[in-house]
Amino acid sequence: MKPFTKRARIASAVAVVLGAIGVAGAQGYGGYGGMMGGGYGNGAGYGSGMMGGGMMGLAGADRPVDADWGGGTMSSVQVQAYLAATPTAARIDAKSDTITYSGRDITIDMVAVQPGHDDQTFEVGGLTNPTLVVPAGATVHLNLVNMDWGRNMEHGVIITPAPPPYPYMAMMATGPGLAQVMPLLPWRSAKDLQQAQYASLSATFVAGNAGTYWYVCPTPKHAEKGMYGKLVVL
Ligand SMILES: [Cu+2]
Repeated sequence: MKPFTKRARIASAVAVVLGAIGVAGAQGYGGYGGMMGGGYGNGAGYGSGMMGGGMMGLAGADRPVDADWGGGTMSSVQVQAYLAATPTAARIDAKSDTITYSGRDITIDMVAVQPGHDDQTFEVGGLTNPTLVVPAGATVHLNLVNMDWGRNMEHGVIITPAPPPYPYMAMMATGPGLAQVMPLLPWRSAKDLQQAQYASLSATFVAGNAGTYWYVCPTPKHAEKGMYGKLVVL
C-alpha cells in the first residue's frame, strides 16, 4: 500500500518543529490551541499552560470519538490497511524490539493499544513499545491511531528526556521542558472492531538533538502501567 493513500486518511493536526526535542514544548501546545480550539477541547486545555491546562483537558475529555472530535477518523478497513503496511526506510529487529529508521524524512506509524497486544501499550510495525531510532536532524512524521475502547482510554504522546518509571500522573515526572507532539485521541466509537471508527492524527517534529528520549502517554495511569517506549536520536 502506498503511503500517500494512507496519509490521506489521517488528518494532519499540526507541524510541530522542535529545535531540540523536549525543550520547545510550548510551541507545540500553542499550535494545538490554534488548530483545535473549536474542536475536541484538548487544544484549549493544553494551550493554557503546562500542568493545570493539561489536566483540565484530561479530566474533561470523557467521550468516544465522534465526527467533530478535531482530528481524523479511520474505518476498520482503513485501520487494517494501516496495520498491514510495512514501515518504510526502516529496519525492524523484533528480537531487540527496535525499529531503526533512515533518511531525513521519516514516517512512524504508531498505534495506541492494538488489539492482541498488552493493554496500555504503543505498537509500531507489530512490535510493542519498541525502541525507535532516528537520525539527528530528521523530520519525523508521527501518525497515531487509537484502537482502544472504553472510558479514559484516550491516548496521546509526550516526548521527554525523563526516563521511566512514571507516576500515576506522568506529566509530574516529565515536568517542564516536555514536548507534547500528539494531543489525546479519543477511544474508538464502538466495542465491535469492524463497526468502530478510529481516531487518527498526524504530527510532525524535527529530531533536533541527539540523545535518548521517551515517548509517553500522558493519560493518568497509562505510563505508570507501561505505556511508553524509548526514542533514540543518533
Ligand atoms: Cu494512553
